[in-house]
Amino acid sequence: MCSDSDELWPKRYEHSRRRMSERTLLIIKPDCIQRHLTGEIIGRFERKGLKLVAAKFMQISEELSRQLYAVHQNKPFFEGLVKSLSSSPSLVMVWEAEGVIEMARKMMGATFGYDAEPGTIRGDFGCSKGYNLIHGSDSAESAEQEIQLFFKPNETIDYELADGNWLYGKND
Ligand code: RTP
Ligand code: MG
Repeated sequence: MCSDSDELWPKRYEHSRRRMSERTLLIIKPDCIQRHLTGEIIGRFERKGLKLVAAKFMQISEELSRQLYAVHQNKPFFEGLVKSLSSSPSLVMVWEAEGVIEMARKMMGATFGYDAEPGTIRGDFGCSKGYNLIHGSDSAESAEQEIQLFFKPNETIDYELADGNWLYGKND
């Protein structure tokens, strides 16, 4: 027997799936790796229900760091920022969910640890300016550019989260 809601289910499921299409680039920076906080930080994104679609553990070159932070190239902290990001390995990831760019930025907290609210990543684990544990794209445009800097199209993986319906609800 098939109820009305069962018949509607596939359409609703497709709708939910399409809505999860936003992606962001998150980088667990060298200070976070060195301080053994990687699992703690990834765990927060996992528990939130975000979907990991790509990851690379790598030492980011100075050249790539300059490209990532090109918007800051005329700022006095630029050279220090480039040196620090390229000084030791990072974990570069792409996460996906509806509204993920803003959600991840909220979870990261204000740029400087001493300003960031408790409960945020930077607020809970840092108190400096430059060593702020994580990078996150700040808009849809920068997310697209930043993802392209680190990943070829075939390096991000499309798949269904098994608990997607429990995260987003059948009726959304
Ligand atoms: P991010 O790009 O790394 O996610 O950080 P954000 O958007 O919160 O901050 P943004 O203004 O884009 O700054 C990029 C990174 O530069 C370092 N910074 N240092 N010494 C300084 O005044 C200063 N200002 C920024 C931080 O590492 C920041 O994450
Ligand atoms: Mg930024």
